[in-house]
Amino acid sequence: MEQGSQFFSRIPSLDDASPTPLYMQLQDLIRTAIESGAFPPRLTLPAERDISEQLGISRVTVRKAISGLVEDGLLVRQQGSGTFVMSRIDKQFGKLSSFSEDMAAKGRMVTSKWLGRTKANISTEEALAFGLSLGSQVYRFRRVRYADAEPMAIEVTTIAETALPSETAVGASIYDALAQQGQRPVRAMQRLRAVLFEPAQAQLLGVEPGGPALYIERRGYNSKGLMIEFTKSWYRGDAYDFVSEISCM
Ligand code: 16G
Repeated sequence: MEQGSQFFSRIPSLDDASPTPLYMQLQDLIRTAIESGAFPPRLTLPAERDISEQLGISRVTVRKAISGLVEDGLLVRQQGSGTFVMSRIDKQFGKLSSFSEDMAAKGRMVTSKWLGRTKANISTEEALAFGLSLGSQVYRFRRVRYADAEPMAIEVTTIAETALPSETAVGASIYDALAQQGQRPVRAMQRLRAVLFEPAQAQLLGVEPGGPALYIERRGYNSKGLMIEFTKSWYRGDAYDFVSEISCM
């Protein structure tokens, strides 16, 4: 079924006579349709103009209804591609996988926007993390990671100088580039904490400043036990569930 007709077959009209404000009626109907599965993850909503014309309500009303659902994390507004139903991603927290592998496993297309790709002098924080002396050099990569066209995470990665021939050796995937050098991490330590997106980060991801983020630090070690990777990731808290299997010791 065409997406607009799927929307309007479920929400054909609103009730003018009801004491419930129109934006709230629209919100409730969309929410129920999402929660019942009638509007599946990634369904694109018709344009605000089309909803307003079809239902005979103002665009301000439509926008107000949609904004509330975006704030609740049920809908995602994407510049250029419209508004669609949020799909949450289960991420195995105990698995040493890469973003590219995680997304490929979900059938999503991975792209990244480069914010930086350099070789530089190690910072104090990196020197402490790697146990290297100040004056060493490292590779630094800063990226916004996308699943299909949807921005999912910001990642700032530092790689030990010994693990790569040059910064341009990294294309779509840092783990692929490391694997080619026989340096892919085989063990990692991770720390996760809940934080709020700073305004600049929120802008990069197209989310509200102060929205929920999962901050993850990963220290990755190669098969010889040397630390290769230090990555700080900010994953969208409204898009991810972290899943792990637990058992009795
Ligand atoms: C994941 C890793 C990150 C790693 C990146 C490599 C977590 C929390 N972080 O995002 O440490 O650097 O994948 O991805 O899983 P890539 O090979 O696609 O560049």
